[in-house]
Amino acid sequence: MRIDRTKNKKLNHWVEEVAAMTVPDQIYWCDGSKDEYERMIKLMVDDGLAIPLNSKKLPGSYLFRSDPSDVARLENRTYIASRSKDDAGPTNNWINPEELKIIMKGLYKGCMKGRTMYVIPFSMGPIGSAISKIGIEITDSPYVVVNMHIMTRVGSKVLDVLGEDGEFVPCLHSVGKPLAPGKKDNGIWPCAPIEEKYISHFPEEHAIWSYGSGYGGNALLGKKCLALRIASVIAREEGWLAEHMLILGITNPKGEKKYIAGAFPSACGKTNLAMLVPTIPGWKVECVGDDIAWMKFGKDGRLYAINPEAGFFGVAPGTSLQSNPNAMKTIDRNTIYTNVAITGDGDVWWEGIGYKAPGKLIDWTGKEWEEGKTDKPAAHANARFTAPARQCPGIDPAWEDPSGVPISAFLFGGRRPGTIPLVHQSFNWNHGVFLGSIVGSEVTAAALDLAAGTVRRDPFAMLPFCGYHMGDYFKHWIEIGKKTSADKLPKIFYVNWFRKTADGKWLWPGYGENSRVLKWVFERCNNEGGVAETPIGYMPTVEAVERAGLSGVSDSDMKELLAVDREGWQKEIVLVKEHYAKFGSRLPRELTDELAALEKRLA
Ligand code: OXD
Ligand code: MN
Repeated sequence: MRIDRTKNKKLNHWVEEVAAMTVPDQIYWCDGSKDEYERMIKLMVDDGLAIPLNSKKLPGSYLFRSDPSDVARLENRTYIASRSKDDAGPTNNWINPEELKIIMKGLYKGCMKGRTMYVIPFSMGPIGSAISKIGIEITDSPYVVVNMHIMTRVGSKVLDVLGEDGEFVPCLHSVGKPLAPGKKDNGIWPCAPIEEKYISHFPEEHAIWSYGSGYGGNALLGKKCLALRIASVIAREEGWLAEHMLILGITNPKGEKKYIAGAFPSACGKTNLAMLVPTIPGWKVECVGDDIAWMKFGKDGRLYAINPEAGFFGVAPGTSLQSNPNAMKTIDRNTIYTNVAITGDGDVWWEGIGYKAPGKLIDWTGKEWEEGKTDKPAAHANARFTAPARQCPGIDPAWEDPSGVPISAFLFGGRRPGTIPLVHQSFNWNHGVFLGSIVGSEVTAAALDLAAGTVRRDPFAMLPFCGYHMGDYFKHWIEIGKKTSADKLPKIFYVNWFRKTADGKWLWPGYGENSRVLKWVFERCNNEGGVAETPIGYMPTVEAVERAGLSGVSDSDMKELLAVDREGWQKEIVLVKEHYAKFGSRLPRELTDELAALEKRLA
């Protein structure tokens, strides 16, 4: 098959090569148009894969139900296939790239028979921005096409920017389910058995091969695979940062605005924080992105961030008008729902939506479901919405600014019932890198293969997303701190909304009330705000966290939230030493120095 579709020879050649291997019935080049989106949706409605939702309540929205074996990112089927095992490091699965390619080529052989091969040119970040990157995803899944339309910028304009010899990240994807002649999916989510699923990254080639899963980050290859795993490799080569961070803009009552980026492990309320509605009067928070930040130094020596994505792929369960009103308003139209429950009148429902299930539902597996009649949830715990970012009522006016937004502060956080206080600030950059390196959280549903409830160390919230040795990644962060003067670097904070009392009650109300902590962070960026120097870092005095209008948090709760739990930290140090031991000689000296200094301060 000869492909002369673009001016880019490398792209034409790659498409030809993949078509010869996968043997699709036809090849279709995506143009990113609304018409194309609608045609794809119709195709899937006709094939029983997409269910149109109530057009009055949720105009332009559809429900998909995936296979029960294909409901989440699969960390144990995700590989970093660097040439040397050492370069992938102790936190990644590794296979020799040559061996992996032999296995995967065997699987790809003829895998698109009976299907259309879609070629999706997409830009991560505003098309043409100096921070953006181009990817081309080849997939046999129209579900992937429509999701990529929302999550990235797809279309012919991308090919114009690519030109004759522009660089792109090749992202190859197949659901791994060829169709016999004349057969269709007939409402059955196509995917391969678990042992045939591979989500593979070739860091030296900047290439991605995914096979067998049609779900989320395994299949929408712009997101975790390109924008984090491969981009983290490129960012290290080129001297910038590709991070698992939300970006928000916060404005004080005087109209002064700052941008904050924050890394939190999966299922710690990142989307809620990114779209927060402040409870303190006069303050405003606007959302630039809820999951990923790419940051480069501007001419003024500050770090500028873009959100490489164009949509939100958020977890539905737990999202309500109380927990995230902006998300609820974002997803009331033109939204793709996956694995939520559907009501009798074609509306969606999930656990934690804020009201009781209205009568009988059909659950995410397609079976009848009634409140109280079963222990099984109606929506899968990792059920998702895919919605355009521009629909968010709190979207920041600069969210698509090709130069990015200047970052004043980084937040790190996780779900930690004890030890870690509500907020503390690092003494300096390296101490902040130390804080990022020790992030940990209780795990929940986004990772299929881990028991819920255990705490896992998730440095910089990048454990499943760093495309190379985590010790080298820490070093990269240390090096970034040397590229500009200290006053231009973002200040670094560690927050913990998830403190509990000994009898298991929340100490802090969270959600919109987190604006009280953001206010202190904002003030610290101006070297203001009541502050105490403690062995673990700078902390607010009890009075420095605004509590006017906040009920249920007493002075003694506040003292507990802002205490330095010496015993807890001493235990933490033992655990951090175990965690650090994994990185061997690639752990930067600066971090062992920080650990030793902390130990000394706590003694
Ligand atoms: C996500 C994740 O889906 O971090 O964003 O798991
Ligand atoms: Mn994420």
